[in-house]
Amino acid sequence: MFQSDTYLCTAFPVPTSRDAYIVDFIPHASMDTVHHMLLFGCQTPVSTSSYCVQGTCADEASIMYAWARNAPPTKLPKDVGFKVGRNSGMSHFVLQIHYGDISAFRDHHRDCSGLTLRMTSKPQPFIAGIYLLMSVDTVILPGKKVTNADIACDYTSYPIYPFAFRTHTHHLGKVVSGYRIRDGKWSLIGRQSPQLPQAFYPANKEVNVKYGDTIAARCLFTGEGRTSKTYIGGTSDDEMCNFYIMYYMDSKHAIPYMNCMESGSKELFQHIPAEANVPIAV
Ligand code: IYT
Ligand code: CU
Ligand code: CU
Repeated sequence: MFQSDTYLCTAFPVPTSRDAYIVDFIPHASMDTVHHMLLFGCQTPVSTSSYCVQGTCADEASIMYAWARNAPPTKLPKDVGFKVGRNSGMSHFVLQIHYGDISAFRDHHRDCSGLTLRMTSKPQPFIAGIYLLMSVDTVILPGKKVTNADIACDYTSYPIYPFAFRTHTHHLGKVVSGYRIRDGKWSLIGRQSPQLPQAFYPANKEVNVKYGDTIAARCLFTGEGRTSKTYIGGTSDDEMCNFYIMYYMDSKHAIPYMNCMESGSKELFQHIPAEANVPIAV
């Protein structure tokens, strides 16, 4: 059938022409074969066939759900929904399933892994969204023990309330931490090892973000074990530094997707809490 480490994608249109809201995700994944599942929303899926070799979406994709083996699944808070549908710029879903070990398919049984979305047409008081911080220019020198990828942006919109976060790097990432900076004070939104299952974990609920704050993240990498420079890129020999914040926002002025790709200044990151430099053992 197919090989280990196979990524399969299914694209499907949002099944209504009106606005709709996803209020719950119900994962179905066979524990012995599925390594992770990601749900994206976008306007233009790359293909409607099953392989993801050319990627998921042709336009800007937004991650809406992540399931990872051995991690508890994320729940949306009450009165919070992801807005989808023709007007929302999100007319399609793409589900990516990573099958890690396909030896369980030796008996040729069919796999029914997937995701059930509970949707409603009733407008929700709060809209869920994703704020993605990503590094675009990090270079990790071979053998160098510590390289930091620092990202920071000023926040100039309506208040967001983070409730979950997800980290993503490839093999060299040790810890990824995300913060709100207000009046010079750093408050942790979330901190996790990217070597643990890359699901959405609960965020520090006390930390909201409003106009005038700064949002910042640091990925701690090591170049140990490498014999050449490592750059940001798509293969598993490349690296990535991502901190995703899942938030809700008052529906009156909701923005469902924001990102930050600016590298943070040395002066600003002088004051990052020490925990951001402490690897998480796995
Ligand atoms: C270069 C990089 O860091 N890529 C990340 C972040 C990313 C996610 C999305 C970039 C774009 C997106 O549309 I959604 I442009 C990246 O590819 N991360 C992977 C995913 O493919 C989602 C990850 O697992 O976080
Ligand atoms: Cu996986
Ligand atoms: Cu990646």
